[in-house]
Amino acid sequence: PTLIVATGNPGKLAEMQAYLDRLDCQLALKPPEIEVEETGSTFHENACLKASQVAKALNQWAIADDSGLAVDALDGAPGLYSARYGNTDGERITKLLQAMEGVTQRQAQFICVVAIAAPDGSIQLSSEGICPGEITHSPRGDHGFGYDPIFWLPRHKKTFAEMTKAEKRQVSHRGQAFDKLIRRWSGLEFD
Ligand code: ITT
Repeated sequence: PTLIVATGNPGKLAEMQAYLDRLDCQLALKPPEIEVEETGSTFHENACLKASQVAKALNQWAIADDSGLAVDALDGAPGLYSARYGNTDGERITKLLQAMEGVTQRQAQFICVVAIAAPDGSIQLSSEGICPGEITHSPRGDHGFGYDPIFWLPRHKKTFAEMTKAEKRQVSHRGQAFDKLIRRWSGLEFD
């Protein structure tokens, strides 16, 4: 069986492919011309929208991830709008650090919801992962993508961007969501 990995974000795609590599199925990429408008009002709704629409368009199984960074002092922003907060990772980071200038309360959390849809678009499985941390005062490290250089894990004394892929997988929102999903996957009819 083939599973379409429904994302247009290369950083996310690399993590998704690594996390799915032990599944007994072939992974394929979403063609870039299939674009899904994220009109949902929750991570769960958007993950389901993306998985469902891509699955239906290609008549194949599809998996999608909707994720974001919610900052306490900003009432949960950028949250659902994390991708739309800027045009590049650099812009997003600069804007968030500016919004946090002079703010001492720097708690935040990364959230990820992953959903799998059958070829008819029906959602078969979904799961969520949450990773608490803090926003740094300046970027550190050059691994990963997105907001990784400014997301600090106090217990590890590192940002996500200073972690290896394996370390990030162990603690991250996406690692947790995918681990849960794959554990539940075994009971699923898939052909
Ligand atoms: P797709 O919808 O095509 O998958 P996207 O980038 O638009 O790609 P989202 O709508 O889920 O995906 O937006 C999530 C944004 O949150 C993403 O663009 C990053 O900026 C940020 N993000 C999510 N997970 C992250 C992670 O592990 N590390 C750093 N930033 C992350």
